Amino acid sequence: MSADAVLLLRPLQDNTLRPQQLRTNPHSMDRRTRELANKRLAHAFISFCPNLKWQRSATLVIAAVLLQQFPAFSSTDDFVDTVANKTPAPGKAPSGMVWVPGGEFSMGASTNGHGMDEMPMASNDAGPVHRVRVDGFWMDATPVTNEQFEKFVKATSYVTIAERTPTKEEFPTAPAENLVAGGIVFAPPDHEVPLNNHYQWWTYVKGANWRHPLGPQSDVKGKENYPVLQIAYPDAEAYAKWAGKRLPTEAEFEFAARGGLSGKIYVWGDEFRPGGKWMANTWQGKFPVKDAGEDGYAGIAPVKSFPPNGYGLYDMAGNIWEWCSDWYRPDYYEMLAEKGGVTNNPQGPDSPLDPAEPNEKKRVHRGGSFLCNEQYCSRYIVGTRGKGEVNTGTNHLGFRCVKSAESNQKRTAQTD
Ligand SMILES: [Ca+2]
Ligand SMILES: [Cu+2]
Repeated sequence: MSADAVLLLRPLQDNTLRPQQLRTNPHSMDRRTRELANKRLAHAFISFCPNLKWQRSATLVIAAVLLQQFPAFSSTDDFVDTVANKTPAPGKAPSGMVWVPGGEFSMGASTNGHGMDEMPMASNDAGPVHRVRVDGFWMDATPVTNEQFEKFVKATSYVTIAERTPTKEEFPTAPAENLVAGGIVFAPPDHEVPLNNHYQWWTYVKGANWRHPLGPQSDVKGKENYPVLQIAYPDAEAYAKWAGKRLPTEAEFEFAARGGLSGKIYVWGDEFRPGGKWMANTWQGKFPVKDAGEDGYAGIAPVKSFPPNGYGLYDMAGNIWEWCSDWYRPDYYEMLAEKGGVTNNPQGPDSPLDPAEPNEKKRVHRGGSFLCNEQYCSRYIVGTRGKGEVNTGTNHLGFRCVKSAESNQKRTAQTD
């Protein structure tokens, strides 16, 4: 069966960036250095202009030109401090969950994907940075593991989307022989390929599902504490409902991921490897050919393999992408920013729209995966976004749950 033909079955995940957003050597100039350089440039222009009537307008014109040439210039002050709620956790933490206090924070990534931007290769949909308030909530300390998911399946006999045979109604244009149950699997080419076509390293594999994340030859024996994979959105929702929980909103995920910090590049700070330490499971080596595993893991890692963030949450960046409950629209942050002020507990847009694939219903993914790397997609950067068609699972996509506190639910109802 050709990869092209089976791909008619379920659309690919779109955890990839447009080729025009690719940058080589994105960290050639350290962020702070660049900020300083840009500020100095601005001051130089202002002091260079003699004290004449046209000074102000000339400066504005020059600034506008600068903004076009050097977008970083515009994004240095987007982030305002996080103001976390002071109220303590409402009682004892449910098993495996930690308290995320909620509060007000600056959400998104200050980047626009062109030239000398602050966060190279972050996608354009993550701006503008805007102010959001979320109520406190409980969050699973780790992604849902194979062991946890198995308990759910045993208790409910739930059959995941990847295990169900796709129907002619769902995929009217697919040849009948292609209507086989399966999932999308990362299948690296054995040679270097241009990074402009993700079909070169993703393939639809018959029989791939959560018990066999890479296909029938693979299994999860001995991998009880690995994140469950090949999970479609309805699967994640069904698990959450069974567990008496729900999926996080995108705002909750980002607030939690920032761990109390404000406007940092990564969930742990501004340095990718503080003191040489690996902080997340990402990709090293030539993408997509060879995962060098310098961080200790070629491929997926067990949960809790890397340090937790400030709230005690593991894997909030790297390892696997995680489902959020928001519909995906690239312009949602613009819509919120235009309204102005602080958005309370945003739930995402009313309907999905990905202009690149307008017929697909996509929800937000967050966190980035073990495949993320600075050559192609550095979306372990906190504030950046992913997206995926709701019925599509892959071997780098899972989820975790959250739970509202009773008192918080009441408070939400009272706010505007
Ligand atoms: Ca790795
Ligand atoms: Cu990525």
